[in-house]
Amino acid sequence: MATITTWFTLGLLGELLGTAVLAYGYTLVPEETRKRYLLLIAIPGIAIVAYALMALGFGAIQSQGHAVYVIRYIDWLLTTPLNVLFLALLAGANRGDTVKLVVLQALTIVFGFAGAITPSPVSYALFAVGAALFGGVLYLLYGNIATAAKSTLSDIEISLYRTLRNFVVVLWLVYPVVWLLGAPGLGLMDVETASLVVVYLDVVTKVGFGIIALLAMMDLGSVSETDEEMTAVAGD
Ligand code: RET
Repeated sequence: MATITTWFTLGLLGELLGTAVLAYGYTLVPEETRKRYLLLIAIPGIAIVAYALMALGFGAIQSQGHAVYVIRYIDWLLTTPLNVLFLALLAGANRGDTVKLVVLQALTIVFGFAGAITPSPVSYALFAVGAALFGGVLYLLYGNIATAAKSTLSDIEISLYRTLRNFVVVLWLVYPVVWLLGAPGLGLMDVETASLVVVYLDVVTKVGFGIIALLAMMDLGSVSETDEEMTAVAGD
């Protein structure tokens, strides 16, 4: 029978494969975007470590009568701020909004973890604070940061920003739902089912985000090369 260890092992394989593909992609993106591109490799790269540890049986604590995967929250604490940082850098957002975005996202995870290890009803209050902070992340991604994207980027880049942002919003909203339905909340979903859903989402959100960005950045590279060639021809 498939156990939680099976899901963690599948997660590990997904993150390994994704990281390998994204690492190869480093050679395909324009040189001036490579530094930023490293974030996209680090995101599933960190998850490799997290999943390897979880598949080996580390990182779970018993709290309030259920298992809490501490390593999973550490993974999210490190990687989700990197995801939003990538969006802010892509948008050319100012430093103040970028810092706000990253800090709000990190605090969302901290409060979700605090809620998972606290008895109800305080757990729900902590969850609510986490959800409100995440509301702040969404507010910035649709507000100031989207405005920055519109004022600094080309049409193709704006559409990449929008695609990645919508991808994040739609998929990430499933996490608080799993928290609420799972053991820390209402207990309607057992720990194994919740793990399966989270492993699947973790791979799709981390690797999918990277691949969407990689493909768009490759396109941008070839567009600017064509531009340069055209300028060169025009200059002849
Ligand atoms: C918690 C509970 C508190 C309220 C909210 C949450 C949101 C978590 C999110 C997690 C995203 C994780 C990703 C992992 C990729 O591997 C902490 C569950 C809003 C958005 C993208």
